[in-house]
Amino acid sequence: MQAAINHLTKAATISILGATALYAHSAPGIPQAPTTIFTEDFQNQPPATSGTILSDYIGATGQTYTANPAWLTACNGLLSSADQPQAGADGQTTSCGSQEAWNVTQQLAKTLGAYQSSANSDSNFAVSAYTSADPGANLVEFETENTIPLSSAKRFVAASIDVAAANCYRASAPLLQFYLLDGGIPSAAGNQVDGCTGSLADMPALGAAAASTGSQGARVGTYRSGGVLVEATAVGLRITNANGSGTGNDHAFDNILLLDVSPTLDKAFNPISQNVGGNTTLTFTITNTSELGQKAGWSFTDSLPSGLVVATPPAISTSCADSVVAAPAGGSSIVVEATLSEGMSSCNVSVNVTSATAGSYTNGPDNIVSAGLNPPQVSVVTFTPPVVVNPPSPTPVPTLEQWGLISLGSLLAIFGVSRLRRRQG
Ligand SMILES: [Ca+2]
Ligand SMILES: [Ca+2]
Repeated sequence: MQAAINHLTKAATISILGATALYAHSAPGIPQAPTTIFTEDFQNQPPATSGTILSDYIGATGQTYTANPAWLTACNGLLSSADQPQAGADGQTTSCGSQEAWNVTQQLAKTLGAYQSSANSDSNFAVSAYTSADPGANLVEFETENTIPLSSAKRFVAASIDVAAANCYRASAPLLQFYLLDGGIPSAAGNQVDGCTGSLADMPALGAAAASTGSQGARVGTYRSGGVLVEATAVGLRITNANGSGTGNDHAFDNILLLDVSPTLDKAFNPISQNVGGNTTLTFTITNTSELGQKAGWSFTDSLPSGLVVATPPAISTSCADSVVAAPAGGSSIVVEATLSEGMSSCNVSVNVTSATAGSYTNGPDNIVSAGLNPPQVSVVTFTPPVVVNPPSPTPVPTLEQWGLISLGSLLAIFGVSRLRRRQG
């Protein structure tokens, strides 16, 4: 199943960038920000550096990039910025076929800079993809040459890119497709990105390029894929372009991100104390990351601590999409595979469990084997022996000793009375 591509607002993008530490555990159901695991803004070179091509650029982490040769020629693959010489004498005007085309790539780089931050938009580098010739369809426009490490195997990863496109009002759009490289195997991430669906932005005149304003302005936006479950411990990124035409398809890209968007698993017992033989409901909460992208196919097995078993009936309940829950009555494990749909903050799976033996049962991360989920915190349930109800206390009966004292008293009383009668007689 493919995750949907979302066109994000700038504010949403900034919230994604405000990532916190991995496994930041909050209350179940409260989404945490994704973790940025890779970022490339093409700024790892001095301002106004001129004539650099994508395949020669080295990122701040040492990352390098490749592309099909068609995307490294004909006004493609140039690291463009508005503060470079407008004449494009370092090969850009030759590559683009005209100074005007080179200057439009500079306008687009500036537009992307202004889109992310109003400061220093002239010095923003972006990668040109202005297609002064037909590149051919579905070729690689951008690809990482080195894999990016993940915190572990089986993580959900999403990709994000900023695209600015010119001439959308009169010519064809760039049609980008993300692929995550999982053990070198490309796995499509989200649907096709139409680079002409962003917001309109005015482009002031620059060199030989006229101003483009209003409905004829650039289209600029951030495009993010849903999460893809990556099996390997490292991941690569490939971006292809389905539009093989050079008529239109006039764009530049910047700010490529990879995000760890793995949901978090929590579990809780209710009640946390129960009589032996009674039921408690074990609820699993799967909480999405705050971009709320689709996460399909996560799974976990909870191996219950010894003495704790699935109740009869199990009373299985789930709000997750595409849920498959295996929790047979009397069984000692609960197996779940399901999906968080696009826009879903969290979902729940609950199963009744019981115990025939008094004691406290700890069910924590060590009981869980999962794919695509941050592990849960520890939860504890206590089963207590049945309460013994004592019979009501009877009215006290005098003991034999007490009877003896009573008899002695009676004798003394009789004796005393007879002595008194003798004195009086
Ligand atoms: Ca940049
Ligand atoms: Ca073109």
